[in-house]
Amino acid sequence: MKARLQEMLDTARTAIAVAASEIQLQDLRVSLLGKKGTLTAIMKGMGQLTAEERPLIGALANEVKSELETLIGMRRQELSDEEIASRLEREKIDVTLPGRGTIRGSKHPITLVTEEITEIFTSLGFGVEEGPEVEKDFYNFEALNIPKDHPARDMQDTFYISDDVVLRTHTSPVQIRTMLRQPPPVRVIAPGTVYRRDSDITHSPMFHQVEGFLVDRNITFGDLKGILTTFITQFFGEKVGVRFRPSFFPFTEPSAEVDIACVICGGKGCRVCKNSGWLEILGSGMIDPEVFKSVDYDASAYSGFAFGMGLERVAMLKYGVNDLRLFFENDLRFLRQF
Ligand code: 2NL
Repeated sequence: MKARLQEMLDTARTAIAVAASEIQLQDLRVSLLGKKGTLTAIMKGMGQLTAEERPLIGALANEVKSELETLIGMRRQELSDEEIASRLEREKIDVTLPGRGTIRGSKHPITLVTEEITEIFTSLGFGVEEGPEVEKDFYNFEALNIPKDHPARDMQDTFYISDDVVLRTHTSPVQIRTMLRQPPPVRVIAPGTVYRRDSDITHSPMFHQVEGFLVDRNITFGDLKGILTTFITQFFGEKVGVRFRPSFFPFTEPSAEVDIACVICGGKGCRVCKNSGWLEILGSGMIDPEVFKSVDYDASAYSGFAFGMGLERVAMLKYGVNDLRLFFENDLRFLRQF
C-alpha cells in the first residue's frame, strides 16, 4: 500500500503540474481525493493490514492527501495569476490615446451675416420681425406704392401663386404688417428669404434680404445717414469710405443708394467695382407719404426712413466670395471655411 500511495503521489504531481485550467484541476481533485477517487480506493485495502502497519499507512495517507491539497491549491493560484495576467494583456487600453473628437458643423455664411446685422441693429434699439413668404399682392406691392403697371410687378420678376397671391419679392410686406399692427414710434428690421423670377450667374430665384425702417416724430434724412453710416462702419470696419447717391424707389422719397469704398481695391478701381472704386450695398430713403396712407399713419405728424440690402451680395463682399452659386450648392468644402 505504501508503494501504491507513493506511486499515486508521483503520478498526481505530474497531472497537477500540467493541469491547464481551474476546471481541469477541480476534476483532478475529485478523481484523486473524492469519495470515489484513487485515494479512497487505495484505503479500502486498510482492512488487510496488521495492527502495527495500520497507523503508519494511515499517517502516510494523510500526508499524501495534505500534500496533494497543497499542490492543487498552489497550481490553482498559479492558473488564476496567469489568467489575470493574460486578461490584463488582452484588455489593455492606452488611456493616453487622443479621443476621436466630435465633428462640429458651422453656420452658413448667410446665417452669419444675418446674425451680425441683427446684432448691430438690435444694439441700436431695433426689434426683429418676421412674416409669411407667400404674400397678398396688397402687402407686397399695393401698400408700397408700387402701382399695377410698375415694371417691378412684371410677370418676369414675380412668382405668382394666383391673381393676388405672390412669393414675396422683398421683406417690405413684413414692415407693412408691422405698421398696420402698431402705431409709431417704431423701429424694426425684417430679415428673410425672398423670391424673384431671375436665374443666372449673378441672380438666384431665392435669396435673402434684410430690410429695416424707423418711424417717429421729426425723423430726417440726417437720421437715415447717421444710422446707416453707423451700421456700415460696424459691419465693414471703422475706416471704410461711405457715400450716399440719389436714387429712386416707389416707396421712398427722397431715395438714396449707399455705396462703400471698394473692399477689394480700396477705391483705386478694379474688376469687382467695375473701375468706379465704389460698391453699392444698400437702398434707402424717407418713407413715401403714400405708404403712410396705406397703413393709416399720420404723415403730417410722423416721418421715417427705410432701407433694404441683399445678403448674398453683402456676404460676398465681406468674405471675398466671387461666385453667388456657392451659397446655394452647400458644398461642405465651401461651408466649412466659415
Ligand atoms: C434695395 C432697396 C429698399 C425699402 C427698401 C421700404 C419698406 C417700407 C417702406 C419704404 Cl415698408 N421702404 N423699404 C426702402 C428703400 C430701399 O431696398 O436695394 N434692396 C435690396
